[in-house]
Amino acid sequence: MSAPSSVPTVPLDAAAVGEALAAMREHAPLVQCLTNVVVAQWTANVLLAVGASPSMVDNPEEAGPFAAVADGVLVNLGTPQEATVAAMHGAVSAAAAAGTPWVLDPVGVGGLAWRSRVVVDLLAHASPALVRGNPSEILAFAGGGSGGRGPESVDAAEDALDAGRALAREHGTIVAVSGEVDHLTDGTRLVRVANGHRWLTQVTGGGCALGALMAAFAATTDDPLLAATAATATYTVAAEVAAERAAGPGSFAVALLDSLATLNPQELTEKVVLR
Ligand code: ATP
Ligand code: TZP
Ligand code: MG
Ligand code: MG
Repeated sequence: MSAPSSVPTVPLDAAAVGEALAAMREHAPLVQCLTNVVVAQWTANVLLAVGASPSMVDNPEEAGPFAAVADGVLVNLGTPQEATVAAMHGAVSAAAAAGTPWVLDPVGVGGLAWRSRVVVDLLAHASPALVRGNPSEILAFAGGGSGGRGPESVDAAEDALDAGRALAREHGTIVAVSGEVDHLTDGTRLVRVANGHRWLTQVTGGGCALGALMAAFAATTDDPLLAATAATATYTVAAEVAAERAAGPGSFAVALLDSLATLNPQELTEKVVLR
């Protein structure tokens, strides 16, 4: 499905963020993840915990047909191989034909040449509904910066904001730049989400799973900026709750799955910090 017709466009405020979580859970969207081998299980667990339905269909034969029936698609370039890239082309092409939102996480783009060309080729099919990346990836995607240290950022989110705005305008998409404060923009509007916990940076897939959540919310929320905001808010508020119960990154990861499952829309509305 693209955004279900029963889901209204709502204004961007804390109450709308809570409503978007409720709508996402009500529809339990089927999210196809073409993601990297490091984070696949963590990503599936995050989606299941929050109430969405993951499916990692990432081979060239099945990815296109599956994208035609999925509700949202994640394309994450963390560990690309020839076959998964062929699958990504099939999935993006089918998602575009079906009007299904797809999310691009350009892991390592800029610093690594082949995957940077892959991103350009994927964008020739259609623009993603959302691009989610760390600051170095967004800077590199827009043609600047050093490209980061493999999948890790060496830049701050504020420093990638202009690049994010330019990318959003150029591709008609939402750009979400992660960091201590997440910066989300459609090229005109800017939302800052100031929740989160530093242990998210010490669990592999901390950012990659957020991209999958964005695909889930984009499937059930008409306004893609609200979808990106609600996904970020859900993940980072749940992280704050989890950190209160945890002793370090290991117990935090387990507690985060628990708090994603139990976070309710009202608590989300109360705890999200939008700037
Ligand atoms: P990297 O590729 O550098 O590992 P990433 O793609 O994993 O980055 P992050 O920037 O770590 O993405 O963002 C993932 C999540 O962690 C986001 O929701 C963000 O809000 C949160 N986050 C990142 N850094 C911090 C921090 N210092 N304090 C609190 N939350 C953070
Ligand atoms: N290597 C290639 S992809 C990947 C690693 C370690 C996972 C990166 O995850 P995240 O969410 O960007 O921290
Ligand atoms: Mg990370
Ligand atoms: Mg990342």
